[in-house]
Parts: sequence; C-alpha cells; structure tokens
Amino acid sequence: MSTRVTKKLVTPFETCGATGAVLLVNLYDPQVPTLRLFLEALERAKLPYLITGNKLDLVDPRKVQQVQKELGQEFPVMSLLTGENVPAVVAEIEQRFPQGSRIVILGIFNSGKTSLIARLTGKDLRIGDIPGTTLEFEEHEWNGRVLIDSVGQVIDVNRPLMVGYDFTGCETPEEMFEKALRLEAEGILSSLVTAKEGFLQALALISERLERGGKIVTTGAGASALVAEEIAGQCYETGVPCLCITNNMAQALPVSFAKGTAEEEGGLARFIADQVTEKDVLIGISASGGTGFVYEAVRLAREKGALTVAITENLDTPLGKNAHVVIKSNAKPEGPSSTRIQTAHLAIGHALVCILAALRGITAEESIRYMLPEKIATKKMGIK
Ligand SMILES: Nc1nc2c(ncn2[C@@H]2O[C@H](COP(=O)(O)OP(=O)(O)OP(=O)(O)O)[C@@H](O)[C@H]2O)c(=O)[nH]1
Ligand SMILES: [Mg+2]
Repeated sequence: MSTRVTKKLVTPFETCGATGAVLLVNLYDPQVPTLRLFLEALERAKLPYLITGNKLDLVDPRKVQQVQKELGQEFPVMSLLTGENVPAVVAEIEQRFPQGSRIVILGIFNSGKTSLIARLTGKDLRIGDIPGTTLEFEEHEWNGRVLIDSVGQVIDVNRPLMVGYDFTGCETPEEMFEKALRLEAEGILSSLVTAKEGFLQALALISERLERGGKIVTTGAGASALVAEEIAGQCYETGVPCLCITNNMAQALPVSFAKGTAEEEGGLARFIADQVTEKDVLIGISASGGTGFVYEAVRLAREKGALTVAITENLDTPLGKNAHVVIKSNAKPEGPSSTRIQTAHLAIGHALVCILAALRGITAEESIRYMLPEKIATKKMGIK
C-alpha cells in the first residue's frame, strides 16, 4: 500500500480503500502549505474528512486562531498528551464516520497520527519524535471501524513531473527554468516570517559569543553539509573563526580510520562536540531536523555550555528541541528531492554571516584582505 522511494514515501491513500480521513494538524509547527496539499488531495479523492489540531499544550489560543485562519476553516483542537478535549474529538470522529468506515489518519510526521490510534485502540504502538517513525500503512480495528495509520510525508504522484519542482503545465525548458527559479525564490521568501524571530535571537547571542573570543562550528549531512560548508566559508571571508565538520567521509578520514569515528552517528556527534568549547557556537543544519549525529552533537555541545543554533524546516523534531534557538525555514512542500529548503537555508546562512560582519564593522577592504592568498616560504618538492 505504500511504495518506498529511496528515503521518502509515496502515499497513494486513494488506494488504501479509505472511506474517510482525519487530517491531524500539528499546531506547534503546522506547515500550512503542505497541509493545503493534503486538503487538495482529499478534495480530489472526494473523501469526507475531519480536520483536528493536536499539541494544544504547546501553543497559545492566538496560534490556534492563526492556523485556523490560514487554513480557512475552524476545527476542533486537542492535546493527546494531556488529554484536553480528546473525548470531544473522539465523539466527533464517531459521529462523522459510521461503523464500517475505513478512516485513514493523515498528517505531517510528528503530528500525532500513531498517538491518536494508540489512544483510541489502547494498543502499544511505535511513537516518537524522529521524523518518519511510521513507515508503512497499517490497519487497526477500533469500535467497528478500521483506522489506517499512514506515513507523514506525501509525495504527490499525481504530478508525474515533480521531482524537485512541480513542472506541471510547463511546455518548454524556458518555462521550466522560469518556474524553478521562481519556486526557489518563494522558498526563501516564505521563510521570512517563520525564521525571523529565531534569526534575530541567534544573531544577538552569536555576536556575544564571538566578542568573547568564541568560534562557530557548523555541521550537517548531505545537502545540509554543503550549507554548513558554505556558512563556514563565508565566515572565513569575513574574519570569523569557523570550523565545519560533516559526515563527509573524505573529511572524516584521519579520525575515522584511526578511531573508528563516523562508523556510527554517536561517535561522529561526540567528535563534533569535542571541538566545541563553552565559549563557542554550534550551528546544526538539518532539513528534516532528524539527522542523528547533528541533533546529538547539538545536545552534547549544549550540555558543555556552548550556544546551539538549529537551522531546520521542522521545529518539532529532536534538532528543534535540542537547540537553544531554532531558525525555521518554510520552504516545503518539496518533491522527493528537496531543493528549496537548502536554498532557504543558504540564504539564512548568508544573511547571518553578512549581518554579523556588518555589525562588527567589517569593510569590503578588510574582507578582501581575508581572502587574499598569503604566501609563506615553503620547502622545495622532494626535500624531506
Ligand atoms: N507535546 C505533545 N506531544 C505530543 C502530543 N501528541 C503526540 N505527541 C508527541 O509527538 C511525537 C510524534 O507522535 P507520533 O504519534 O509518533 O506522530 P506521527 O504523526 O505518527 O509521526 P510519524 O509516524 O513520524 O509520521 C511523539 O514524541 C509524541 O509523544 C501532544 O498532544 N502534545
Ligand atoms: Mg506514526
């Protein structure tokens, strides 16, 4: 019923035989543009649905109103953790979907889909804050109905030309190019609101650390490793001491061969945290917020007294929870291959380093000096 596409999942919920759906909204990190995709797909499948907000314990009433406004409808809200308003939501599900219904529980990862099913059925199910705890569709009997647990990421397979971008409607490479660049720009601009508060907080705290002689350490995996490297490079061009450590094996070689580090994520996390002192800043970058060595390095560095900053798309994740400050992008939805999130993270990183430079009064001339090659005498080839 679910098809694995590398790390991500296709959810053709139209084929799971559902007669109704509950769309769970994580009020703490609602990700409205992705929820709109879910709603569009529900409308297309003509499936009766009920929206309900979860994690009420983590937000104030203003946030609830804001999410409801953005989604253009009111819906019941609850906390599966504290139990607040859960009976009312359950009653609404029962009333809405008669006995014999097959109800698919939809929502972004960590919205509490499996938690809801566990609560209703009394079963002991796998629940956790790592993105993608549930990786298969699974059916559970409840009260004369079937509840179908689903995966927390929808890749819309009805858009066959969607890899990184949805090219539906584009006929020529020129149109595709224009669309791709517009979508990249949108990913940056829609992060303006979600990232601003964390960005300004991080900026002030990082400035303090740098003034007191601290350095920046950046880390990330895969595409986020490239973002981490670029931030470190920009730091160097503006005179900020910065070290970048990723899971790039070429970079980890001396350590990995000698000590076995990087064979498992815990070792790499320890290695990264070892390079961070209590004076320093660790910036952990992870689009998902669930990269093991990144969130663990952040936890360890924080324990040592370092300032920790997360750049991520997903707030309600181990990385989001472990860092002192979260700079949240809002570039989703993506196709199976994410591009806009990294573009947004690069823009955030560039802004961070350039504003730090401006605040420190670094001039263009000084910056050029940081970039000039500096020659020092070196031995002749072959002399040992
Ligand atoms: N604070 C808070 N946490 C909650 C609530 N409901 C669930 N959680 C937590 O949120 C995390 C995700 O819960 P799951 O039920 O695994 O979420 P899911 O939607 O099934 O996630 P995936 O399987 O990854 O798609 C877990 O750590 C839960 O304990 C709530 O009402 N409040
Ligand atoms: Mg689950």
